Amino acid sequence: MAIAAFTLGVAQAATLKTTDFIAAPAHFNGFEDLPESSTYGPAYTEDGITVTQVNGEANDIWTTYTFWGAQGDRAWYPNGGDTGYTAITLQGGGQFGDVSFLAGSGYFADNLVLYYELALGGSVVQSGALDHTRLGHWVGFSGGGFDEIRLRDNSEPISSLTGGFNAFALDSIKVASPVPEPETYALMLAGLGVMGFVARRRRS
Ligand SMILES: [Ca+2]
Ligand SMILES: [Ca+2]
Repeated sequence: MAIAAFTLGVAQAATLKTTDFIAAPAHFNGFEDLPESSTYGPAYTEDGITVTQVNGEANDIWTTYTFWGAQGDRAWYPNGGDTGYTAITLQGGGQFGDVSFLAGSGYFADNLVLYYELALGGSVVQSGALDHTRLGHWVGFSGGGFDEIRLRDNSEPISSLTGGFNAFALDSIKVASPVPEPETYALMLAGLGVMGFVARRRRS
């Protein structure tokens, strides 16, 4: 029954993933169309997925920082680190469904921490931290309920930034099964209404 799929207004937490769990992404940003430059930024969009460096050094992205295990010739890394964070959004501002990405770091150290925040309409709906390594590893979130992913590593959470250093590196963002837009729900509701009207007419 289609009506069972409606969860509008119901808060649901996304589930943290640490494996490459999206086999057939609907959208993929591998940064491969970036120019070979260390002064790119602050934002880049590929296949509908936008990445922005926020509150850091806006035009200081090292696009060829790939020795950490990134895929292809290009990736996303604040050249020499910065004090901000990386935001991932969908072009046009829709909500995410399942999303995953390859995470790394510019720090030559073990026992790093990756901090994340999931936001909806600019408000944080979920946040946390996980074990992080310099070499690339998969991180993702399933279940939706957010339209922005904020990421930084090492020294302090995003919500309490005081200028601590961040060296989070990013590549290969996969997005699957986006949540329908509000307009889509409205259309579906209108369609159900028409079906109900027709059913009543047939009964009478
Ligand atoms: Ca790449
Ligand atoms: Ca820098």
